[in-house]
Amino acid sequence: MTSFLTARRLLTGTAIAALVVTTAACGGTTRGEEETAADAGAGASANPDADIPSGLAIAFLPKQLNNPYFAVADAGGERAVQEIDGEFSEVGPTEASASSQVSYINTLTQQGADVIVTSANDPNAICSALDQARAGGANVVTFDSDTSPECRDLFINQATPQGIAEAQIDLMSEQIGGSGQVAILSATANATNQNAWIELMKSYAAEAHPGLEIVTTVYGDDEDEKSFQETQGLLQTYPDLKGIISPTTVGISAAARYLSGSEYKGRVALTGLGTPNQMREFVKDGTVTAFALWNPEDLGYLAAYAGAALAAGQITGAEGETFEAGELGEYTVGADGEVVLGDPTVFNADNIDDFDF
Ligand code: RAM
Repeated sequence: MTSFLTARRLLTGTAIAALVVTTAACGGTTRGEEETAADAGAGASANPDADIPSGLAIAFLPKQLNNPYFAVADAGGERAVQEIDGEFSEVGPTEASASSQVSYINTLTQQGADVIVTSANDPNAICSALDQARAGGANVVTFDSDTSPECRDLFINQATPQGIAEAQIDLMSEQIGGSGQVAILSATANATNQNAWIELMKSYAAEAHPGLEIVTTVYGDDEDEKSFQETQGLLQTYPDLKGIISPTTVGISAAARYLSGSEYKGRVALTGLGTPNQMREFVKDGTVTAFALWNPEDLGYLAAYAGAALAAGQITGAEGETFEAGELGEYTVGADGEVVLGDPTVFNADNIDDFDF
């Protein structure tokens, strides 16, 4: 297994596809020439006792590189890859646009990556590139933001989307006394994760906090400056706005910076998903009362172990399979190839200094 993986890394994309077909044929398959490694994996059975081979090439491809959230998540991945004696790499675009990840996936395919761990900017834009990667033998794990499920082997979800949505709406409702106009400042318009949370936030608000009126959603594209300007625009357009929910670490920190230097500080509430290190000063200066997030380091760490378990054949991505994720312990694959990290944490003035990420 290890030598096959090592050899594959030296081959070009075309040669990889040929080798995969040949290898599958040697294994006695009777399926046609169209078969890919991903197809082969789909019917394979898991061997939970298989060893993780050393030297696995595990590449992290975040939504974008210059985002502190992904710096922390990918560092968690790197730590896990070191623990299993693999080869870690991190590549990615500086802009979180729909197809900006495609060329990086193609390069990883040509290099013969064993595992690609990615957070998708769009549910479909990278699917054909990922199909080719899987045909070349790579295992594909999405984390943080999923593709359509058929484009990957596993999705490592940070928490249940319902839990993430409810936490943000409950926080906002509490901060504005249960009623008033609220706007959403999101990341990119196609982001799978933000869009899922926004839908659930709207339905949960209507059901559990009917006094909370969600007036609009704007997109800062996970760019600091654009998010800052969108915040300013919201406050001009909606003079009665009582709060902003930003379910993105880039958006919430830019919005906090705007509010803290404006007349709206302490008058317009802000919550959402942020990293404690980016939000600390705004909690201390009274701009923000409370916000939420999971531990991105753990998310990256878990995603790397999941990829290694797939590459080793410990799991195939089928519901009910279990694998060990180092110090995080055992995880179970759920429906649609999803693994959930855990519950989000709420940060406020009382606990924010206990966290450093
Ligand atoms: C941003 C990204 C990421 C999201 C976090 C909360 O960093 O949009 O996908 O999970 O915010």
